[in-house]
Amino acid sequence: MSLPGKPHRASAGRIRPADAAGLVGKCAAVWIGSCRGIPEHAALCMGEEPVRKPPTVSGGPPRKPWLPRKFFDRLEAEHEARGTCSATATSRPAARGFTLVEMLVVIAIITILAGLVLAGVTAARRHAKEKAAESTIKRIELAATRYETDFGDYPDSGGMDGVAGCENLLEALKSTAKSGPYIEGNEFRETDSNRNGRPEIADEWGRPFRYVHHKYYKVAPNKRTYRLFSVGADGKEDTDDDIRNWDPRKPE
Ligand SMILES: [Ca+2]
Ligand SMILES: [Ca+2]
Repeated sequence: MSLPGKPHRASAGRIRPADAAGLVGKCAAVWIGSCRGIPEHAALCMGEEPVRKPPTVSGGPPRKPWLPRKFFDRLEAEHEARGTCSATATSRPAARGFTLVEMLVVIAIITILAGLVLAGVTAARRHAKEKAAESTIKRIELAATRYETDFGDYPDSGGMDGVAGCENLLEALKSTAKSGPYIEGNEFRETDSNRNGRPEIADEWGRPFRYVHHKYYKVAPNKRTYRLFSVGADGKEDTDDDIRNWDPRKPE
């Protein structure tokens, strides 16, 4: 391709990478913004930057790296490929398509990022539910304490079955004896009465809280207490995600 304007000085020698970067930047600015045609474009790219002689170290060869002439050959070939620059400011070079490998890399990155975001959201939701379950346990404890103040002991769970215990607990806290009821009618979400026809207080996962009076397990003498817990996200008892009203690492 023969370009009008100033002579193609770069073809006479080599140019430093820093100068070349400046030229490419100018080319892009002219092309995308105020491009008025190949001649001006080419002149700016090819002719207006000084081509400096390589600095030399005394007694040694010219410093490297220097950009070879083929850089300008390539730049010129790109101009050819872009075609004629129109007079409008919206002219732009034809976009190069993505290769399959680039697309796959982008998809893989997006997939990984989406996975990280999803994991973060899931963990945050779980944490929020655990905090809510802790809060529910505290409110049940307050009601149970009021019951204990009236009756001298906590509601009897009837055995070690925590679900049946929770049925008994809910019934006792709804009792109208003495200063009851000890909870408001809709204060706690209840499970469906799918066992014994008697509902339990539901945890944040919709499962019954477990309640066991201390007389069914060993505690320190003269200590009145109870175990109240949610089985947590995994739905299984005695696992790390259980939310309890006691610390299993300490004696009860
Ligand atoms: Ca039931
Ligand atoms: Ca669990």
